[in-house]
Amino acid sequence: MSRLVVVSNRVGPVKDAARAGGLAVALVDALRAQGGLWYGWSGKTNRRAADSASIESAENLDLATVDLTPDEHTDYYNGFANRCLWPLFHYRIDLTAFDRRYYEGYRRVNAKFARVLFPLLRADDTIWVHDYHFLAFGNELRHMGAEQPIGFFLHIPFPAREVLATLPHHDAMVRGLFAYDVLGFQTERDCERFRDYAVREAGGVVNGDHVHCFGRTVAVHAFPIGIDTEGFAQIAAEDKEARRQYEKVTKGLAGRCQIVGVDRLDYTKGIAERFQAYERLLKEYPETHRQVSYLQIAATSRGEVAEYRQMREELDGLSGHINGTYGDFDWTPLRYLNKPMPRRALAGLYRASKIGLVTPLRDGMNLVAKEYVAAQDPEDPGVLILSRFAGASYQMPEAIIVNPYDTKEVADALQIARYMSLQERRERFEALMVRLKTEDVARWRDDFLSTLAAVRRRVPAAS
Ligand code: ADQ
Repeated sequence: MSRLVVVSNRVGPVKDAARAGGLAVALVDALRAQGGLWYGWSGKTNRRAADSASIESAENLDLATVDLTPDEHTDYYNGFANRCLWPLFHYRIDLTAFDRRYYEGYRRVNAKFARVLFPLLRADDTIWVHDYHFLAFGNELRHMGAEQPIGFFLHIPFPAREVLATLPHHDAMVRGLFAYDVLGFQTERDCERFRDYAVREAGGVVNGDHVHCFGRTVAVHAFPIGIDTEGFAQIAAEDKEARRQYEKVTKGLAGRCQIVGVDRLDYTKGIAERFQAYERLLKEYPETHRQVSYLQIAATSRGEVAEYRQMREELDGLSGHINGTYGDFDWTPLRYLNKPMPRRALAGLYRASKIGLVTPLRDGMNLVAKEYVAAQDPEDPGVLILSRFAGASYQMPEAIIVNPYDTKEVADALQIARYMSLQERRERFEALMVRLKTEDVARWRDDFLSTLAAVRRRVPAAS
């Protein structure tokens, strides 16, 4: 069996993979089974960051990491990845920084990552590259002469052709993607958008699962990412920490219906619109007063980026306004916490919440939606309200599907969820769980790797 090399922005955790969640566990399992190398950024910046990797070994698995200089970090990571590709691929052209310096930094750092990895590669390796930080990486490796099978998985949405075309270097970027052998997207819609770009913007030809363009051929597939459904359900039902959290929350609620939102603090997650929808619920349905309690947990991320600081101020203002207007001495309608929560406690919190409110404006998949359902008590499950713009909505039609921009629709969905009968909640839960169990994270990994294993051929580098 060939060695697996995983390339992602951050590597690990390996020892504590379970604490980080299903994706880390799935990757560590595959890396261990095949004897693997996990390669990426160390998370450190260093003025004298050299073109070399630090390598650590642990049980049949090597971790190789590279430091970035402060300029590389500014242009590649904060700049092109997080201030350009992230907003643009989530349809936020208004927040996209079209700065050519960032693009050049991105190309340079992708080339540096490739240069450092290349001498560590073995002829029979299989390489699996993850996400928007490394769109140009495969092509850089090919330029160096890498002939191994290289697959790429995009965790975020692939945007519509006309949105992508606003990027000054969109053609070079897409051309670079054709250096990969397999391109994996979260949903069939993402594949359609990729094919549409290739055909209409670049004169490509689609032949079944393959797209021919720029003199190369790439296999394009949807691999919807899942969670460790059985494992998470078991934690929610049996783990001590999860039980403790469940009991603490249930006691505090004193019979109120808890609505829960759990997100990374990011403008794509639609938290401001969700707060507005909740305010609309309180305004239009006064009988909800003292009967509902909304807990929003939003762990701070990318704090150095200005757009994230502004969003934080907006959410602080909105939550203060809602509590100031509707709260009372004995009732806080909205509790808004900016902190991460350990996974086991999170499982208990989901189970104690009668409604899971997951309303991103745009999301590649959204694993919170899946975790919320997996954590429910099968005898008395809660109801998931899910944005139609999350990739997860295609696999989870039994959720209440909403348009997150339509605050009235979301407020009404909250009322529908509050009054849904036990029988209907069970039917929806059971249908959701059947799919979550079959389409779990192990299946996602195995499908991707078997597709890549089937496409063993060399692709010449783009110029
Ligand atoms: P994210 O944008 O990070 O991921 P998501 O899929 O929701 O979004 O995953 C977040 C993970 O972090 C979940 O496992 C969740 O439990 C955890 N998390 C979020 N907030 C937390 C908090 N406050 N405390 C503790 N844990 C928290 C990107 C893409 C998604 C895609 C995933 C996986 O943007 O669309 O689903 O990758 O491919």
